[in-house]
Amino acid sequence: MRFSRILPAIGAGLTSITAAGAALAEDGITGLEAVGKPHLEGVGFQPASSELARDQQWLDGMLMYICFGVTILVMALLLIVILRFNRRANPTPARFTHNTPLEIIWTLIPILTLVVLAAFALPILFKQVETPTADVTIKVTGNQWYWSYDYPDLGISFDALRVDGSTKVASLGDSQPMGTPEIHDEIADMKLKALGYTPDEFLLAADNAVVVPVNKNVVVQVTASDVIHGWFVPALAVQHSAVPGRIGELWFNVEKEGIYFGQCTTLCGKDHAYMPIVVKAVSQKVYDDWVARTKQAANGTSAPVQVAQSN
Ligand SMILES: [Cu+2]
Repeated sequence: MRFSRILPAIGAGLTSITAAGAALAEDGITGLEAVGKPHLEGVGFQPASSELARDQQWLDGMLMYICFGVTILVMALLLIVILRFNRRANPTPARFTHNTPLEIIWTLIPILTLVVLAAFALPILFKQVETPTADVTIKVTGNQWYWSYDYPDLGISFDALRVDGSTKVASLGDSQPMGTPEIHDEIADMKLKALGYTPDEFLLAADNAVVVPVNKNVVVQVTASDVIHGWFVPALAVQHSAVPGRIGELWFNVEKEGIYFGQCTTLCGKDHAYMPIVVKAVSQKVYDDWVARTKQAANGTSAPVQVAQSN
């Protein structure tokens, strides 16, 4: 799909601030810690930053103990059979075929295990799929290969594209050098920096972030315009397939201010790896400011950044 779109140039006030030399994200929100982010050689989950994420990570840990127990039990039984009932240790095998108490035990134990698992897993699953009343509603549309966001109640809508050397960054002006997409070079680093990201956030950073207030129920409706995509933010433990013609729903309530990165999780074509998701969780005041600013930025575009991109 060909995509070409010009967003309005950055506001005069913002320009004067950036001209003074400060690295300023286009949405004007800075100083946020990158909380939900993969780390080099990292193991395990990203920090759980919502109730759902904490529940899921706790469940995962609990299940690991049960898996460990089952594995040990099965290995021990196998070992006993191998050692005690091989041909040398047990030359004349018994000929019986049934043992009622044993059969009852090996039917009941797995059933009880499953009941215990369900007792813990189902409430967490239900909490996840029962959407609470929304404080903020956001519609996400997956496109080849970028995300579009709408805040239907606020009349805000914008696209979010990956940040690389080919990204137009309004605060860098029209004369900015243009690098090659997908290649991590100095031009890409310069543009990441201009948008408030670090070099290691290449391919995680998007030019526009989803801005949400902390401690509020955010309901996200997920759909797609062309092929199936997947909207996934690991630290918030939310993922939903974005299917053309259908609306999926997920919700989260971020507990900590910060930046949460995510990526498309359904193979959607050649640039599947290049459609990052950035959620910025901020205080209610910063959120209200952002909403006011973004509404003012005209044409319902978010960060008043200029984008000219063709794929
Ligand atoms: Cu995708």
